[in-house]
Amino acid sequence: PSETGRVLSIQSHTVQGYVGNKSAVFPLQLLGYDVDPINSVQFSNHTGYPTFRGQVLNGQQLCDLIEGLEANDLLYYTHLLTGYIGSVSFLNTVLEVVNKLRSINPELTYVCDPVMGDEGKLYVPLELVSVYREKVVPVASMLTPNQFEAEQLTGFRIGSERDGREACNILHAAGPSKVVITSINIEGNLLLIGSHQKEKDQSPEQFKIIIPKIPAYFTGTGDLTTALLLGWSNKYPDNLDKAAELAVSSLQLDL
Ligand code: PLP
Ligand code: PXL
Repeated sequence: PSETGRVLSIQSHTVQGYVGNKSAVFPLQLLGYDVDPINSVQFSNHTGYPTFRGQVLNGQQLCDLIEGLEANDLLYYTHLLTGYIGSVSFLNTVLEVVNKLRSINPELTYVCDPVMGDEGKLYVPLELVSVYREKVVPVASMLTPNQFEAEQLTGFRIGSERDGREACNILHAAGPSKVVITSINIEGNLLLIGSHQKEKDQSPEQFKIIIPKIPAYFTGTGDLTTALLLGWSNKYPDNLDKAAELAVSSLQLDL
């Protein structure tokens, strides 16, 4: 087993292309992590194409896999990573998985990308928003929403860097000690805002990274960003700014 950490990653699998686990597993392995992927769906390709085919795992099937691991004492993880989740029942089962993993390792870090939508549009069922807000955010250790998702979770409109910092404060109050808003669109650039509340009731340490926007549309970059933030922030637990710099520079190197 790796000294770095053991990650359970519950995300999508696509045969073609890189989103979900296809974006997360290999980069985390390169950073030295043991990564156990559970594929929440297996699709031919990502859902941005005109059509896709494949299978969706339901909550009961996720439970089965977890019970299989548990029966062999294989449920010790240092990190849980979740991304796109398509239904309330699956998200509720993920919450049970969080509890189960924490009963085995109380120090478990849960890194949650609350994937709900982008650019003003939801791409998950509306009922998911309140489940994320009321049940998932409170148990997450690190949260990586984009601008739209941070707005959905806080009910607070983000129009500036200052608003982004305020949204992080609201999210800290709800649970996670680390929050990274991975992209705020401001004047043609992407702004990343990170925030680490080291002690409860203390104001968080915050920073921003300005990322030049590449004029093209990418899919799976958010999934890669969250995986790299997990990987680097675990290596630099008190330097979220450094972890975010490293994550962003790996993303840009790939392009
Ligand atoms: N592309 C690059 C190069 C980035 O660094 C980031 C965020 O850090 C993103 C895209 C954001 O991706 P998304 O908007 O899918 O969260
Ligand atoms: O990158 C998010 C994502 C995850 N999973 C599936 C997707 C997408 C984006 O299109 O289609 C199946």
